[in-house]
Amino acid sequence: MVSIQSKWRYLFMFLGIQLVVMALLSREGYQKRVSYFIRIFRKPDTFGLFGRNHTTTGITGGDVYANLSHLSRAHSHGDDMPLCPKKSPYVGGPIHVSFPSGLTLAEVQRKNPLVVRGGRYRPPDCEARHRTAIIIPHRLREHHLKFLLYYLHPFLQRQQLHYGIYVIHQAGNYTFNRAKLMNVGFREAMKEEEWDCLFFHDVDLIPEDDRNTYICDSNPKHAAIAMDKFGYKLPYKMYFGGVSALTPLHYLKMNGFPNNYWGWGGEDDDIGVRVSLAGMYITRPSLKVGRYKMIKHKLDKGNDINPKRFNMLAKTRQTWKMDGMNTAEYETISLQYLPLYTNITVNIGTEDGLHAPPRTPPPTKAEGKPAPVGKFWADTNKNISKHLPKSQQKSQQKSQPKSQPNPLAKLKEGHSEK
Ligand code: UD2
Ligand code: MN
Repeated sequence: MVSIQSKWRYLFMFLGIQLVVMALLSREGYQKRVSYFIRIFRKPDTFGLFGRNHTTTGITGGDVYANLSHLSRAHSHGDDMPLCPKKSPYVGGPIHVSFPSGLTLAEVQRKNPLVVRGGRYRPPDCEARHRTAIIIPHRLREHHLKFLLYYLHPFLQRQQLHYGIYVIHQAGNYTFNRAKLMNVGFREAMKEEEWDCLFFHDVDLIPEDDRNTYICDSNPKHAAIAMDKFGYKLPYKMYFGGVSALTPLHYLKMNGFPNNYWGWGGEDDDIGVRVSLAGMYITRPSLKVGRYKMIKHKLDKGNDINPKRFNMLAKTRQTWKMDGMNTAEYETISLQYLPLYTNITVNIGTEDGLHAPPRTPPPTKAEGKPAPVGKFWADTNKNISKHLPKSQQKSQQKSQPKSQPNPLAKLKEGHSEK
């Protein structure tokens, strides 16, 4: 028989253990607690194709590298390769995202053996259906870039894309200009390959679901619809910040992005307005799929809030055709094909222009003339023109009146120069 004393001892022990367990679980938050209990009663093999065995804010997420290793054993490119399937067999849904300390670029490289110089990749076992360039505006965020590369490379490989990653690095200490860097990225990327979609991507946003396909829609796509920083909801209807995707023609139709938003804020809304001014609309993935985690950070030095942003935004309707891709002036300082990405360091100047006011007498009329827009476009055009419908490709040969405000007209001028 158990004595009354030992009964009490067992009861206290039981209550004590319960208290400890409850204290531990409450630290993880309610949703995690629920999924913790669900997992206890689930068999391990019910976590899906990729061994999804982590949780992020209540959603079970898998290892972004799971099941990719056998790709390295696949036979290499040949002429007889089949087209990749419409739906990639590697896509599995939620991805677990965390930021472990001690991650190095060497480790990211080791985990991505099929990524080649400049951060390019093509599926080894099939011909990709889509060619996507990722454009990342950057200055002094190497720590974030490392995590983005760690997640983005396998994420894009899961989707069987032919892709390339471009980091556009603003040189110098002058105020940061995110949108102008995107214009640089567009032009430089299109010079190199015939990309059919460009993803404009903040360095600190990590996608949390591989069903968020990095391909373009028939209209400009806002991919970062649900971010942890906004409680996984869209903050407002016209929001276009974080990650967006445009085809070269979408980009040209809206004259690219503005060049004159220096500092934090406003440029994303300007871009959103341009979409509708150019007669297009914003598409989005579902809230379930377009999920992102933002690496926490403070406002950077050299990226103070732009006090002029609201005044500028009020004038987008008047300015969008005069300021954008057709007027983006910059100097490329270096172009490096690094193992995991292409790094392009650029001087994008200051609010006063690309060069400081000359100390010597001003140049003569002929010297001071800006480069003709046609010349500016010429090297980019060979890849963009292929995207135009056949009828327009032909009409590119014909000369266009100089006053034509449509950005496609600039394209045509450039082409006719060659
Ligand atoms: C929001 C938007 C962002 C942009 C910005 C306003 C989100 C998730 N993103 O970002 O798309 O509209 O507001 O300008 O809501 N960067 C550097 N170095 C710097 C400063 C900025 O690399 O010194 C780059 C980097 O890619 C960064 C991006 O610019 O992710 C946006 O800047 P942010 O992260 O400081 O601004 P944030 O998070 O408020
Ligand atoms: Mn950010």
